[in-house]
Amino acid sequence: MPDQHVLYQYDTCPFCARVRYFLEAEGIDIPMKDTMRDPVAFRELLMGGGRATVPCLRIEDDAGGVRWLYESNDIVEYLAERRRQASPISR
Ligand SMILES: N[C@@H](CCC(=O)N[C@@H](CS)C(=O)NCC(=O)O)C(=O)O
Repeated sequence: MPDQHVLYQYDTCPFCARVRYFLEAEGIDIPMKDTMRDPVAFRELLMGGGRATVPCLRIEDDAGGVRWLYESNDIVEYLAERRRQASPISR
């Protein structure tokens, strides 16, 4: 199974908006969790990633390893690189 992704974000965060804009422009469909409205998601991010900062992309590989990628620029670059490699960006 390919890597699985979840974007932790919230509506009024401009850095999150940038990532969401990129996803929309590229037609990439990734599930999102709103850390402002969903306290479970907030806790997942804090406990898993170590920081409450958004946006953060949770990446789970096919062996079950999990990586938490912070920084909007790095998230966009990661997804763009996957696109360049024609890797499927799966949910
Ligand atoms: N350099 C970061 C900035 C992210 C950032 O400042 N996010 C704010 C929301 S707009 C945040 O989560 N602040 C709360 C915190 O860091 O705990 C990026 O580009 O992703």
